[in-house]
Amino acid sequence: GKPTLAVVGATGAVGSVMLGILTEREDVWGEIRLVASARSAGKVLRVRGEDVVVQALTPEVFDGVDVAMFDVPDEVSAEWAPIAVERGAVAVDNSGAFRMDPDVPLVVPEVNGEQARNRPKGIISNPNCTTLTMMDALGALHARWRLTELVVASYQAASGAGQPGVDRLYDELEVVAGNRGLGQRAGDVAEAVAAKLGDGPSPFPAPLALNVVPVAGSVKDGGWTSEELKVRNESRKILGIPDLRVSATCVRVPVQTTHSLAVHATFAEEITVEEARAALEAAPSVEVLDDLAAGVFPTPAGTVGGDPTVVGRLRQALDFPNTLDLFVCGDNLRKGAALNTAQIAELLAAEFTA
Ligand code: 11C
Repeated sequence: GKPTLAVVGATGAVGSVMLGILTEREDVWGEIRLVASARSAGKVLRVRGEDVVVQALTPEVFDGVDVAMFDVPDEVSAEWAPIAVERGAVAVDNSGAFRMDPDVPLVVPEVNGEQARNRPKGIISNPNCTTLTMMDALGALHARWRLTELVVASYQAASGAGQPGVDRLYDELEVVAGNRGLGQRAGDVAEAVAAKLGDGPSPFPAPLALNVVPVAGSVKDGGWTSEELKVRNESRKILGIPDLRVSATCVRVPVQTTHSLAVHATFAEEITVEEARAALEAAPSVEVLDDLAAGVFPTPAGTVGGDPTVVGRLRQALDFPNTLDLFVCGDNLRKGAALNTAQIAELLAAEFTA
């Protein structure tokens, strides 16, 4: 029969998108079990056109499950993915808990899908959404021109911080909406936001409305953030280039969903815009929107809700040989999270039914 799937974290921002993706894609699953914290147990969610009651996260919930997807915080995955494996499931984890574990493959199906078969711990990791946004495109270019250096600036959406991030962005936008005097004096947006929203916790370390925030993730050694280090470490692992030179600056912008990246990529071989465009157009999950004279370029608002990574602004770097500059947009909840996890799970489903 068809394999049984468990979706852990079904009620979160990524989980909700996952239910839509499972409904849209070819149905390879038998039972789909929805799992969340005890607080959300008993809720009814729709998937594949049916109502499904959410079950509480317990060891027993994994009995009979073939594939368990986890869209939960690192510490929840760290504890529960191994429990799912003990109960007989393969875990596909979208947290950061196992990504850099040498015994856990970090998989983007279009780039290194074959690595999903080698999973000594029974766990496969899904990359961070910021890294994932550019992996399809860079994988296609690396295959032909051999990537040697990557310099990236990100423009990350509020939903990267989950539903609390989205709620906070809209709460702040309500505060600033209609107040055209704001944004002309240092600190005035922060004051207006604090006056209306109080000192309530924000997932962002500065106001996001009318602003950009050059800090995403947590603070790490040397002034780097967790997001910037993930871009470096995960890109190296996925592309299989352990000595890839990477430098990233990760920035939060007032966008609901879809991360964007300005990418400065250097290759071992000479690369031209025309050849790069052809390679990107041939890549299965990349869409090229690149006709500047005609006003055609990717934006997050024009990308959100779709499956492909959208690439444009292709330029030969004027002062850097073998270097291409490009702009990439990808839905951080779809390819950046739920879609890639669903694709990995489908590779497993194909194994089980083979
Ligand atoms: C963000 N990329 O935009 C993060 C969210 O390692 O899976 C995902 C964090 C992760 O805030």
